[in-house]
Amino acid sequence: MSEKTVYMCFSTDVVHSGHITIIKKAASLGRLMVGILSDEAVSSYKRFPLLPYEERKTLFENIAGVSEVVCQKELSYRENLLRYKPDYVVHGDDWKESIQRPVRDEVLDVLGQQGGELIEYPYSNDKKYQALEQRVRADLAMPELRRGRLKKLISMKGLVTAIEAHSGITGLIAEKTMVYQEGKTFQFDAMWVSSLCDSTAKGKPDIELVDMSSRFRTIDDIMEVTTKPIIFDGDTGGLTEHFVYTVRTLERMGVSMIIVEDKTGLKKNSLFGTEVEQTQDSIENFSAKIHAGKLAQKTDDFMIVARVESLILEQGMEDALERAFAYVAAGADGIMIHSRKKDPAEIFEFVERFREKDSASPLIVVPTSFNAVTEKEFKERGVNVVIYANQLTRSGFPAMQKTAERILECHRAKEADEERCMPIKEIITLIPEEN
Ligand code: SPV
Ligand code: MG
Repeated sequence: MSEKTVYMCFSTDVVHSGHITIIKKAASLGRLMVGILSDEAVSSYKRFPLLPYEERKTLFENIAGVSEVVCQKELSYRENLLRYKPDYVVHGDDWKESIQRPVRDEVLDVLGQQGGELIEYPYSNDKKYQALEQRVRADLAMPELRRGRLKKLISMKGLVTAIEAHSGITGLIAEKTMVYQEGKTFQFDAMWVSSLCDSTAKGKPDIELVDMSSRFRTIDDIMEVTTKPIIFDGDTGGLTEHFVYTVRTLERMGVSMIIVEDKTGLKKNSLFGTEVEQTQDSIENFSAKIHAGKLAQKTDDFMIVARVESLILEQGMEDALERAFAYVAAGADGIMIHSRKKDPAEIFEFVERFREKDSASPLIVVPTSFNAVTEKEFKERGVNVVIYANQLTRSGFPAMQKTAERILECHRAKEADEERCMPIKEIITLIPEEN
């Protein structure tokens, strides 16, 4: 009788005795092949891996009972099950009740077609292991580990996504929201601390009125409960003499990137375009600001991105490109190109022409107006960061407004409660006991 084959998949970067126990059990069933989840899959399903794929692979290759280690590119087992046709798949029984439920269903389906069997062992929920994972997450939240992660994610994934956060709770939504689709999980990679949304949350206009101390306080609130990297909307950056201090503070806090726009004087929100008076800075001044910022930063991790406002201010494509290349020459780590047109044509043209001369510098877009373009299309065209800059604010506050109206209309809260409100129990579970 030929030996049975067994397949398991691991995403972990911290091996503990719980893993060893299940590996021993699996190996007693036959020849054990272990699939190691790719870095991209781990970071979209769980958190950024502490150890890269190659190191996690080596780790498992050296565990007794493991005969072979292969790559599992996605959370879905389908590809590897079809390729290696194991007799058994072994897993802890915890995945019945998690985001992995559809993955399990698919495993059962594929194994059913191939005559394989799923064997589940009770999941070891030992407090020690939970504490270990909490410790890892706490480490990921620390400035030294958080700051450099955005750069790593950009180089690992090619395109990263960020969503706006303006408070601890919106930070938690950005941190934890995850969906499962076609064998993959999706999460936002980073958070955008928008000047518009930070100001709006404080009931103030987006005109650099909310001062830096207050903006830093918002970052702190978000950082206290999250681990994902932060991109800070630095508005104009203010005076160069002030900007250098902002850079140092953000860097020290563990922020990964500041984006500063090439406007001067009283800044207004870009989505007003030319309907309000806005002045673009000169290339020389703005380049000097970027250069001074780069000299001020202390680590290689931190990124200063120049935001070109030429299309917003209707100065034309040539001006946008000229500025972008000048800012990169002055030291900018990337370019954000903004537009308020629904049609993405001018953004696409900019990206194409920029990429003809510069294939490396990260390009960032904020598709508030040109919202029909998918992340896939942006990636194919050479964009590296897509920022969803205000959608939580634009959906959250109108919901509150409607609830307030409903209470006024009914002269009691019953209707609003039943129609619109999350149960108190559920809202409490949004906040983890231990972050
Ligand atoms: C913000 O979110 O504050 C931005 C992007 O700067 S935009 O509002 O489109 O100018
Ligand atoms: Mg802004």
